[in-house]
Amino acid sequence: MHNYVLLASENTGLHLRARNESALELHRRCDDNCIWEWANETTLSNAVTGGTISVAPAGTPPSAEEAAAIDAIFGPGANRLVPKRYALVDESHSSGLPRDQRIFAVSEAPTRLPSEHLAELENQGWTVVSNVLTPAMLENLIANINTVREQAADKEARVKEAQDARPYRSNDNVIRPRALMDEGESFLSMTPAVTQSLVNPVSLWLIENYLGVDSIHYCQGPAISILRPAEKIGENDRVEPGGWHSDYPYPLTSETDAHTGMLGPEEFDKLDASITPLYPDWKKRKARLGMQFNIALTDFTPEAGATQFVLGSHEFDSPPPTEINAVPTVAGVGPHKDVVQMSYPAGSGILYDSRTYHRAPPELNVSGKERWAMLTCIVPSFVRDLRARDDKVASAEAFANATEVHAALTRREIDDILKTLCDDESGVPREDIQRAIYGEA
Ligand SMILES: O=C(O)CCC(=O)C(=O)O
Repeated sequence: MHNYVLLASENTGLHLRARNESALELHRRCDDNCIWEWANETTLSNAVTGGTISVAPAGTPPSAEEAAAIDAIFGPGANRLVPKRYALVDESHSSGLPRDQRIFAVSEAPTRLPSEHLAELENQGWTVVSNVLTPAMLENLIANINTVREQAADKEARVKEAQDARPYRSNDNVIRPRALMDEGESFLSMTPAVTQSLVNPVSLWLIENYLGVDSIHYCQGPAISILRPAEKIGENDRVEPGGWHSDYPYPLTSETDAHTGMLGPEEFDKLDASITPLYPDWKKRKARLGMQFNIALTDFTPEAGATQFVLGSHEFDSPPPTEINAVPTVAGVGPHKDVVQMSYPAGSGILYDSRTYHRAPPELNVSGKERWAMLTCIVPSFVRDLRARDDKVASAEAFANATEVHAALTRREIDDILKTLCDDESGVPREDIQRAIYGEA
């Protein structure tokens, strides 16, 4: 396994890329040429060209007092989010780079090359990307989520009580901390770790390349989902049929086209109007119009109730058929003969084509522990998002006011979150949010 790293320029957040063995450049997105590996304490070698660069530590880590101040703002462990910095000291290599962009923050990259992930997506419609959240990011995000839960313990107890009074149903037995928070609050405004994971430059490169577009946006604010352990007893210890679906924007099941059923047909008409000019037959599932990126905050294993999939079903002509939702799911049996679960550790995410049939299995979390995830949905910017149903606008507005989070992010990260999450109904970054972050200029 490789310990690959990314190098982001301190001033801009753009990533160091080896154009060839002797020339360096800076990029917003990370393909293989942006991937580096330590050869020794002062030398990094490029994963594609094999060319090396020499670096020296730059700056000092936060003092104990500074670390405590960072934790006080962003929550426990946040000081460990501050990256180590290195200056490029090799003049021959530095010459192509602006003088003020030769200090780099080092961060963990996935352990496999971006091109390997893209090849997997092309071949099978899914891939697991590691290190989307580092251990430090996980610790800090989990601490923030726990704070929200502690503050709303009574409300959570009522949610659990209602769930315990009914049988297992897919998408139930789940705690959604967003629902425990006050209006106007968002994890995006609590810690920079959320934005950093949403605009991971390798994942964005993969998503844009798989979808074949250069402009993508999130459908909703990131959804933290906590699958409770399966501990029901008595008559509720049984599983209701159902839960199999394809993700937005595709028809949900063969019975239901819209993911926005509760909003009435107008919302689906708006979605349709956004896609039809380019893809009149989009409901037939031929065009690539969406991806789901579900990032594990705790280990995903079959025993912990990892998501069930029918892998390869992104190539099927129709959404999940009636039969698959007619009887309780038993993997390997009858309409569920091809059902599998994927294992991947906390911090990794499964990135899959939204057409893929899948289901959350609350009855399978026999680990005795909660299974935590951050669920995200991404579509080309021309595809209408889920703002009418979910919390995208509220998340963007909370982010707009989070000045301390802005200061902890790079310019590239802010630009990408503006474009992917703080955009308006036509997919353009909102000017008022840009002004709130960057001022009038
Ligand atoms: O929580 C899960 O296992 C599945 C989530 C899901 O159905 C989705 O992201 O669409």
